[in-house]
Amino acid sequence: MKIEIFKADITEIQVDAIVNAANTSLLGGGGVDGAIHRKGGKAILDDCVKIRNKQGGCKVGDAVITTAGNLPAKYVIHTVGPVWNGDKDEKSKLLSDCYKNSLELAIKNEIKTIAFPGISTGIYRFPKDKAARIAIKSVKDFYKISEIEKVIFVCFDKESYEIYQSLLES
Ligand code: AR6
Repeated sequence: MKIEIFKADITEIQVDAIVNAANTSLLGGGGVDGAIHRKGGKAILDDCVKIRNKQGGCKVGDAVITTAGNLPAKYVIHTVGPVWNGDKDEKSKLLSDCYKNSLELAIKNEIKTIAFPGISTGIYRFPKDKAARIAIKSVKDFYKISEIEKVIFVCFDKESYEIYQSLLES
C-alpha cells in the first residue's frame, strides 16, 4: 500500500472512492459534504435517501457507500466523524473507527485506491494534528491494508498538508 498526500479539492480526485465527512442524517451539509453533493449531483443524495430508509442514517464512526454521481471517482464512502469536545479517548476511538470502517467497506467493494479528507477537522473542530496522527495510524495498522493499493490523504489547507508531511516523514 502506497500513501500519498495531496493539497487539493477531494471532489476533483480520480480514485476508486473518495471519503465524505458526512453527518448522521446523510442528507448533506457544509464543508466537504456540501462540495461532494453539489458537484456529484442528485444521484448521491438519492442513494443516501435509500440507505436512510433502510437503516435510518449512519452512526458516528460508521460508513456507508454510494455512487459518486458526476464526480471523477467511482464511489463515495460517507463516514460520520465525532464532534470534538475534548473527551480525548472516546472521540479518538470514534475517529479511528471512521477510517477503519471506510477501509473495510472499500475492500468489500473491491476498491483499490481511496482518498480521505481530514474527517472531523472542520466544522466538528477535532484538532488537526491529533486527527492526522489518528488517520495515519488507523490506515497503517488496518489488518487488511495490503488489499488496498493507494491511500491519498487530501488536505484542503496548507497547515493540514504540512502536518501530514511532517508526520509521514518522521
Ligand atoms: N476537499 C477536501 N477537503 C475539504 C474540502 C474539499 N472540497 N472542503 C473542506 N475540506 P468538514 P467535519 C476539509 O467541516 O469537520 C458538514 O456540514 C476541511 O478543511 O467538511 O467532519 C457535514 O454535513 C477540513 O479539514 O467536516 C457535517 O455536519 C475537513 O475537510 C459536518 O460538516 C473536514 O471538514 C462534518 O464536519
